Amino acid sequence: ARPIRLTDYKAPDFRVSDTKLVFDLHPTETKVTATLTLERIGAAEAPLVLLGERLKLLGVSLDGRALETSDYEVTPETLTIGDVPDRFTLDIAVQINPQDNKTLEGLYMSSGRYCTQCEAEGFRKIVYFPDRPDVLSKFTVTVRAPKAGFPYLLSNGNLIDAGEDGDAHYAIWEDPFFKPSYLFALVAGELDVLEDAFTTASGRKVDLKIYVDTGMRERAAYAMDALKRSMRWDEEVYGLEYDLDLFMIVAVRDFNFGAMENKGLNIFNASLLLADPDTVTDLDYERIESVIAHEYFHNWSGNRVTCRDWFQLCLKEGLTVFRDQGFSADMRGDAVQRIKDVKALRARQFPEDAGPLAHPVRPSSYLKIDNFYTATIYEKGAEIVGMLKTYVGPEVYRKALDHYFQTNDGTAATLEDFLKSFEAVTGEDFAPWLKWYVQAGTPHLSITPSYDAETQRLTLALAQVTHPTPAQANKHPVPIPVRLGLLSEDGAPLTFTIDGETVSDTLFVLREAEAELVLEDVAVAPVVSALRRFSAPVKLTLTELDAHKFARFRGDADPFNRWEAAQSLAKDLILSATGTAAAYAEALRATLADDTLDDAFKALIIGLPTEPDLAQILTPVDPAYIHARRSAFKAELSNALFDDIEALYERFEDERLEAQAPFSPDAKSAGRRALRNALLDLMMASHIDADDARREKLNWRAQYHYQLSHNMTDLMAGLNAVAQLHGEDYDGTLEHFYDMFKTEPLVLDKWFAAQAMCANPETLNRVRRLTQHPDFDARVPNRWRAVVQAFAANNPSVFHDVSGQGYDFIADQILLVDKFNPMTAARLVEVFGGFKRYAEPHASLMKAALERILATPDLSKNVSELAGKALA
Ligand code: HT7
Ligand code: ZN
Repeated sequence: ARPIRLTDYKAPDFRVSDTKLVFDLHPTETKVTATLTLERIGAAEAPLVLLGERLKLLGVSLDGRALETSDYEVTPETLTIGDVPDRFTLDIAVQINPQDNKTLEGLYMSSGRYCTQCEAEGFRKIVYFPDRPDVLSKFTVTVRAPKAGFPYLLSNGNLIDAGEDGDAHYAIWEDPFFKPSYLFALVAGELDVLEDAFTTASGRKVDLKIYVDTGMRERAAYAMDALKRSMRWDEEVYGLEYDLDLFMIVAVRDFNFGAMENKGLNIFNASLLLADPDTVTDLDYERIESVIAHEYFHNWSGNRVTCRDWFQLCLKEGLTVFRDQGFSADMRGDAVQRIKDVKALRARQFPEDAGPLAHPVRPSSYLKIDNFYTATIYEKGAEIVGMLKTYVGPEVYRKALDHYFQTNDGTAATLEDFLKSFEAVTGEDFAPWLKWYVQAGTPHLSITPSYDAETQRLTLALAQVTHPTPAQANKHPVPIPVRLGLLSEDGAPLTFTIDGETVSDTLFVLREAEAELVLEDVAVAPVVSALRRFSAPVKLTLTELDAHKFARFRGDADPFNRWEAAQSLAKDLILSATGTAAAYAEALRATLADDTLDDAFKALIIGLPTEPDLAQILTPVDPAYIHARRSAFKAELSNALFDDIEALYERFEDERLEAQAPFSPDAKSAGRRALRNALLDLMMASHIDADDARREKLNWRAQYHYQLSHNMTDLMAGLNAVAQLHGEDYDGTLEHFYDMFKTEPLVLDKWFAAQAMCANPETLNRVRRLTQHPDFDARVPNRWRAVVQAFAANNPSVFHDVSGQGYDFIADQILLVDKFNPMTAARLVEVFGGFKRYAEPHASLMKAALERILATPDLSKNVSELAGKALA
């Protein structure tokens, strides 16, 4: 297959000013008629080329005249009409089969309902169209279906007419905003609706409707609340108001992704919308809040200003992630949010950037754009916006964003347009920042301090290097904003002088490969706290003593760096084989006793670096060694702190049992639960080499925690504690859980995932058995991901079993799902991505699994693109 290249971009030859669609819905024979008003804007002789896939063409008319088959050419991907006037109307009729569409792209059926997913290139599975983001059109949509079974007929915009026609009925929707086809949506079926309203800052009333499965209306209340908070936040923080009179969200069971920002009609994976204390955890609440915000914020960053082409995907995704992170930080606390965002970036984006699938935030070519909805586009894209904001400061950032939205409203823009807005408001050249978008790989930043006590001067030597990545051998320096401060060895903040000003914190931008920064009036030999709040997405090597890391762990004024120091120490101690937990335990004890810190922060600092975190720094990667060392270190820490953590846990337990207050998902209450559950988890780690009395105690604690839970957060923590012990109670507890929730698909997903993630060698057989379970269905992405993805991505010690059986199992699953849902199958290929970094026999076994995948006949473009790159 021929790759699509950014350098081949050509503006469209035709504008589609108006698009009228009529859907006659039928499970296997849906008829779609499109009436397009077209106008030539390109070369005079250019033919009209429309894109379409898996469509049965019923007829085409040009200005009312039915065309002969000799007037046009149809290929599996296009419909071309050679000879067309400069302005004309085209009527196209096609037939499609939503029931058979298991790709979950285009129009498909989920739980007896019709729904659509058009981003990125799904609209072409609905009707022939210039399905590209720079063709913006005004859509009017008629949806017709039988009244029985399909009471709700929804599409984008405002409902302008509805009526009955015998056993059928119809609804006509008009979207007054020009939009690309990827933002089109349609939903039809039986639904429950939760209604509310929002009055915008300028006083307009917007009706809010969230549609869910019948009987689930109450579970949409949290999403509704999050939606209203998002709408208010976007007004207050970005000055952006909602623009239609109606905003709808529909939750569906079968979905390839988290959610989709279709204009006025967002479609959500039900797992990211439905919430109540008995069925979802605090982490789910948090995620729902942020995804609701993310999709809503797209109304401006994505819909009002869209992307010229899919290479600019991060223009909308990076910016919108940055916006949703800002919202979550305001809702839940900046430090905790920043730590979580950086953890996510390091867990997924750093390995991507360091392996064969590395690509720039603005890639230069692709086979399937679906493969580029990656952590790099989303998370690194968000980091770039964050660096720009750090660099220009919050006020100028707001001015630049105002400028961006005002000057690009209603258009399909590029990353250059985004940077132009920063140039417009600062008068500065932002071209150097474009390198962050076009250059793959994580920059390595090194900082070497040297202190001269006599002159009280601290000199910092800074250097950056980015290693070669596939197809990009030579790298250039990028602008790296480095926020830094100083503290004394006993943890007190130290002031210093820079540019004639005395400060306790400064921002330095490293623009070249190397630079020197001099800080004056530094009273004592300092501890350097660099890259505060993680001011740039780089890998930092700071030359410092362990004592300095401990000083930062105990008292860095920047909470991010406090957590970072703890993580860095833990990584060193775990991997050094001889490292002991004693000093670390003391610092953690002091942190847990610090009343100025909030519970959510303490919960985070208790969490040790994960096995994949450790795999990033050990070469070659030896998964069994990492697992053994981490478990041993955690056990040592647990033993060293056991009495303290048990006492603290008990205090919280008493408090919990006494509390009469109903469950609240607010950040403070969630932080309390997170801390108590983190303490439980740490206590459980002492089961390694425990004597009978300790083992019995742990069993009892785990069971007690599980059985006395009054919400899903605690119940899952109890179940995971039982799983960690993997004793006789494990199967019985799983059975109990299953019996309680067998009619709740979203909770059953948790039950499947908890088993798949249990770090016990027996899990591999269990996971195989789970794929034979009557409730398992590989065609339902949520269920498949709960078992297969959870296992491959979150159970490293078992996935990387030295037998290679974990690899075989995952390769089989990729091939199985690729037959009907290539987009979902391809996402799993990344678990083999870094195989070259692994020790033998892992590297060879992973390679063999990739080769087997690639050699399979009829592989989709999606899987073959990623498997091919992973092997290269
Ligand atoms: N913009 C949305 C992306 C999306 C998607 C992409 C490919 C295939 C299916 C998809 N569903 C949704 C989601 C977002 O980032 O907001
Ligand atoms: Zn998005």
